[in-house]
Amino acid sequence: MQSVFELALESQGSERTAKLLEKFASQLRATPRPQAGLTTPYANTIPVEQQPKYPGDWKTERRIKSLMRWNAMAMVVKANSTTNVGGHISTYASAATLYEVAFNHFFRGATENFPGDMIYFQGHASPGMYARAFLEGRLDERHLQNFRQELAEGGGLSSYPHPYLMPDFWQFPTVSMGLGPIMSLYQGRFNRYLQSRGLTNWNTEPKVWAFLGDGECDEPETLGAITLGARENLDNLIWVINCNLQRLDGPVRGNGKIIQELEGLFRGAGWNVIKVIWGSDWDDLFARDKSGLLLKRMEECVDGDFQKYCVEPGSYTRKHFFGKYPELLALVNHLTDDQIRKLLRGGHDTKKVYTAYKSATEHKGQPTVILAKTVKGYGLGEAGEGRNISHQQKKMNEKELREFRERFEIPVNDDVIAETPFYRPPADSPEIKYLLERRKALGGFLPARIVKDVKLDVPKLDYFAEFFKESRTEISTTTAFGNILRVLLRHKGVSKNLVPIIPDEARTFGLDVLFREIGIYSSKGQLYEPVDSQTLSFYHEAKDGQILEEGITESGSMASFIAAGTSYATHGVPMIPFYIYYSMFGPQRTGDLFWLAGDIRAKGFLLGATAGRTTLNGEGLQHQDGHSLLHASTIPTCLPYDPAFGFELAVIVADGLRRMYAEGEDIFYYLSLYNENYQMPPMPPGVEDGILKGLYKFKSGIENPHPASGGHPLPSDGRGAGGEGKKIKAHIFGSGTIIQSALKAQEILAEKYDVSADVWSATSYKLLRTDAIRCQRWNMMHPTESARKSYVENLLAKEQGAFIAVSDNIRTVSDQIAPWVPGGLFTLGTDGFGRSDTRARLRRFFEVDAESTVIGTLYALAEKNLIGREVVAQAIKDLGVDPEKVQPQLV
Ligand SMILES: Cc1ncc(C[n+]2csc(CCOP(=O)(O)OP(=O)(O)O)c2C)c(N)n1
Ligand SMILES: [Mg+2]
Repeated sequence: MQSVFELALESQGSERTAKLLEKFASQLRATPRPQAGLTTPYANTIPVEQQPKYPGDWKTERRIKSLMRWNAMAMVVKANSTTNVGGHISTYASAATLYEVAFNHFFRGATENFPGDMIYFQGHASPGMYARAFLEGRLDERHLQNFRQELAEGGGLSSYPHPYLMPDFWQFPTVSMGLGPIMSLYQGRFNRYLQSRGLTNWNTEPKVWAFLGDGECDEPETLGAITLGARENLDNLIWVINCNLQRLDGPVRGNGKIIQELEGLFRGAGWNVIKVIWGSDWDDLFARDKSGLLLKRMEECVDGDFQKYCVEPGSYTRKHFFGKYPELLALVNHLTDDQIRKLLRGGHDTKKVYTAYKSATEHKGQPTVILAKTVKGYGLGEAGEGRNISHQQKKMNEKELREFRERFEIPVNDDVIAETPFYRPPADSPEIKYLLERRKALGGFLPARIVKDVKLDVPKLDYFAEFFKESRTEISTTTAFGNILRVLLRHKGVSKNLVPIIPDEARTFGLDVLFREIGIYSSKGQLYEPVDSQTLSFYHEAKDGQILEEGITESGSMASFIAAGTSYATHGVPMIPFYIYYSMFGPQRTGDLFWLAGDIRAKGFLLGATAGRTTLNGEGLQHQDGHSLLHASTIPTCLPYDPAFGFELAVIVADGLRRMYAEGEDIFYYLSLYNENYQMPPMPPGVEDGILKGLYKFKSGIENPHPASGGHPLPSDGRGAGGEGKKIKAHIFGSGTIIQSALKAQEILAEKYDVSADVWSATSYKLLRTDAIRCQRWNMMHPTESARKSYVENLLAKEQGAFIAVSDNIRTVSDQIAPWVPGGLFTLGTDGFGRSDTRARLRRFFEVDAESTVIGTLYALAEKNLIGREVVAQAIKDLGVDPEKVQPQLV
């Protein structure tokens, strides 16, 4: 009997039927009913009739792939037979075809006018990439032998893609799952941005490929930003999701179908979805199944069933899968159980994968996701194919090794097989010749990180001279930064390389004036007249806009920061990202991306604005940040600074530009910016070095203006440096806005307590500490040589009295240098959760206001017996501080 569709087609023709269907669809959409899915049948998206001829010599490719499989497996098994360093076999085993088809036919290496396709390799598949590089002759046996043993003699291979550790090889770190996907999205968009701004000279656009796991799709970073791809028409982006239906512990969706779930999501987000579910062996079965029962049966099964079919013998699948319907049993009558067991999944079928890739690379207007169904641990047999333990499989016994060898025809003899020797055919073998010829035709080896030596003509320090003068009005360091940025935008050497990145906070930071000045990048330009077009800082979008206004996504903004900050390597075009955001939503929110920025050798400036637990008044517990500097301090390549004044900012930015973009250092900067206005003082002479190193004396102690009214009782035993005629000395280290508490305390201390306190600006405790540790370690290793002294030790060596630190951060930030401060460091800080209130009340609450700083200083002096304790008690009274007040930090 003919279906309604067939009847319509016959009587109306295809065009009218299509129109009719559209009409039905829109009527259906308007009818209240349960949500219909966005999925298509559980079958290959591209029908067999549209499959192109395979251009390669697939037999040779299969041989090559088998060698990769063997060597990748051998690398992990070998490493674990001698050491317990871990490694993964089954991820690559399931993805080998997905990679090999791309390596032989799609991935293009860098050439003169082409930066190379940008490929995010799935982290756990790294043994496969090493195995390929071994066959290509880029790595030797020693490297493979030392997989995961980087500290072994002669070096080794890093566990996963880490550009920090293998800077000539890996481009993109991917192993913290979810980060590869989101970075690839923003990389695709950043490539368009560079092109739009006329900063590329490629003759053809690079593709960005991301390979990811189906389990990885549960990470919010993986799927959370996919609409960007469709919105920006990123047809330069291809994701390949290896749907082996398993993650580490077990099935990804045992009771459902991960492929269908993902298809719905991606289609809903506007992506082109290509499903590669079944291999060529099934084509004949589908062609002969006129009843549609085969598809129906597939749709009935859940992923847990499919997993079971690949661990059980063919007889099981015959009985439980095909056996449900007599018609299906008949359909596979001609197949042996073994043939049924070997019916390939699409992701293991070279031709199906090629078909999908070709279609994806040619697709216009949308990004493509390929959902490729595979078997986890494919080829490992009982050792781990499709098992729940597959992911952790690292060892294989001799029997399993022999089976593997036989299955993939590896020429390794019985007498050595237990040692899992690596195998590379001779250079003139057909396999090696083919492999090299293919890579040559495609532009060279991959992965490869090639850094061209491109330096920028960065502004010298005197370019920033205007910031070394006193400010005309009271301004915040955030405003000072905005001014520095605008001055930089006028500098010929760097202006076009600047990339301001903002997650919807430009107005908060007073940077909205940049909208008009340099425009917000939009691939579509501006299709509407902005409501504020009459104003000075109207919302100006443009195709060549310079600002990346990301909207409310700190992860996306970090991904942009990373794409821009690595442009010197990926594009040979150094770009200077200035990512400014709400400090609290920086490393705390997206810390893993900050860490990754170090690994990937990103450069640029991160600006944690509205910083400070008490400076950001009103906002309360979730907004007031007093610990980002500590987070930032944990990243080895990050230089965290907590500047107090505009001139400090200018000195740091100027030096950062020099170090990163003229000297080529792979570092990045983290600067706290505050929103409290005060007069920016002129730069004292000769402080540049101290600013950069982390500490300098900003204002020497004030002499008591009224000597007669000063004075205080000395400790009863008369010890201490505060003898007659001598001033009591103290040193207050202040950072950021809270240096104002130190400066005010300095006055009170001189006026009321006869203490001459020097105020120092502590711009970076981390850098002071790193330097001190470096010296200390050297001394430990060279105990008989004359000891080295750190910067902070030298700086403070001759200073007398007590040392106090006060900042808008938790005490641990300043405590970092305590061991190297003569006589120790007493710290005040903002430990505890924030509160909504005024600055004054918050500072009293957290004990970082001027009065608390005075008390802290007197207490530190009393602890050293430089003054009597009753002076402190009196000050507490005089200054109106309640000694029984609540302590902010309770646990
Ligand atoms: C953020 C993060 N969480 C957890 C892990 C640990 N981990 C590594 S691989 C893996 C399972 C991966 O499953 P899937 O994404 O499906 O990849 P497959 O190996 O199956 O291809 C897990 C949990 C990680 N690397 N990163
Ligand atoms: Mg998986």
